[in-house]
Amino acid sequence: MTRNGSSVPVRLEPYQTGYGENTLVWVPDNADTNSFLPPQPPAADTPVTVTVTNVRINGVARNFTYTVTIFDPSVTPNVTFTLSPTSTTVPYSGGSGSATLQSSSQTAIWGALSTVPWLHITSSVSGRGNAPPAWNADANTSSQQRVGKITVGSAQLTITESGAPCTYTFDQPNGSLPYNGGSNIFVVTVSPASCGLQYTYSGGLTVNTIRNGAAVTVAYSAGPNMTGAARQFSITVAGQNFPISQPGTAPAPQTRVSAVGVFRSGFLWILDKNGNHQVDSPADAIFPFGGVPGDIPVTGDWNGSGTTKAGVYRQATGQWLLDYNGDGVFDSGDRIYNFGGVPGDIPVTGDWTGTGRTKIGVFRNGFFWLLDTNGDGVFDAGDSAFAYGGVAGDRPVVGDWTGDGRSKVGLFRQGFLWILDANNSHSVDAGDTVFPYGGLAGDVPVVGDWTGSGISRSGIFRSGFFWILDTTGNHGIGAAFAFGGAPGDVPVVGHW
Ligand SMILES: [Ca+2]
Ligand SMILES: [Ca+2]
Ligand SMILES: [Ca+2]
Ligand SMILES: [Ca+2]
Repeated sequence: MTRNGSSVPVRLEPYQTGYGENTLVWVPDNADTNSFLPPQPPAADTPVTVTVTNVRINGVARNFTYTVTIFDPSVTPNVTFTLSPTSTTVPYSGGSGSATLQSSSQTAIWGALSTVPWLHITSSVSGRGNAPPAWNADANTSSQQRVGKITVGSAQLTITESGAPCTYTFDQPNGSLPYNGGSNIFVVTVSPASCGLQYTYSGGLTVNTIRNGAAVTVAYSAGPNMTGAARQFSITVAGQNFPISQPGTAPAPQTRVSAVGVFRSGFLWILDKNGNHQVDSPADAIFPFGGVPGDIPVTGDWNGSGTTKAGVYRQATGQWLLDYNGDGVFDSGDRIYNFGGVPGDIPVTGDWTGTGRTKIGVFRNGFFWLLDTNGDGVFDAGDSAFAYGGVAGDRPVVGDWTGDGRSKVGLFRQGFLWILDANNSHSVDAGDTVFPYGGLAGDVPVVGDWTGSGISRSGIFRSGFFWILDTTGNHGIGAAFAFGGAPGDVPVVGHW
């Protein structure tokens, strides 16, 4: 091969039979002969004279000369493309559209490309001449606006997709604070999770938020209401008002008599709702909740509505499944918390701060209490951890031993001795209450407000069916009856 009269080395590809015509393949000198990479494209169209000599045809040697032009196929000189429109918008839910492509050449090949994965070309991605490229945009699951392009050569169609609107869902319609000051929380679920959360609040409140992905726990507190009348606060989250009321005086004592129940066969709740110590249907509440082997029943007024609801603590995972909305079914209105999870952790529940809502906790290693004091379902800086107990076999009991509205801890020791942290000091001291109640092997301690006095009293669940209750607080047998009796029945107590 010669170029402008000078010899150009070429590499002859091995001749192979069986592939189309008998073809002589050569590669010009600017290719790496050890590679199968294509030759470097020329800077401009390059004419080359090719001379093939000593071609033997019927035994006669002949020479051939011809001219080839080496060109870059991706360059289409003097061809222009125009896309219209050059920009458009699409809502966050996605959509489709089309454009008009005009080419100055009806023979030059064009290729259409999308610059982002969420924007798809639904028409031909290459062709010749004019064409109507069509596209489709996926829904945007983020709150952030995003931009993609469809390109044909240097022509561009810019597509701007809106961000999804932010929505804010409260887990409760309104809040409350105790008349003598205190704190409470609500949870705002933010969607999409990329949305920010801005809030304002009325004077007199202290507000803090803790964000965990899409869930924002809003903690609010206020001092005692000295006005003598009920007052209102509000927190406004992204324009939505969350009203908070604080009464001006101590609420009238609520009579909430505890009734008994059993958790049977690891899933079935049988609750003596009408308090007659017999199983009646439909007067009583009988429903399944839980059911994974090892589930431990837990009870509490999770949402502060005034009634006790079911729940289970799943030992293997440390997971709490709470029937938050109290409908006896595990559904979207309920809560799943992860709290505890160390093998041997015993779940405990109580209204540790007197907000009217029951919170969770665990009793670990026979002496260590971890309480979700701030009620957000996770163990964090707002919570309590302390030692109370420590004699082998100590079992936790929880109750409002003094009637001040707050649950306190206690121990059932060696199967008969009650040690109750009456002064809520988190240590065993002279301010505590100690007495014997029970004492037969297998006695299970139960705690309830048997008379609606506001004070929690002791009880014993004996032999799997027999209840002995200290209804008067003198540590005697105030009431005794049978309820339950199937093997494995676990006693539960609440204001059902
Ligand atoms: Ca009943
Ligand atoms: Ca439920
Ligand atoms: Ca917590
Ligand atoms: Ca104490």
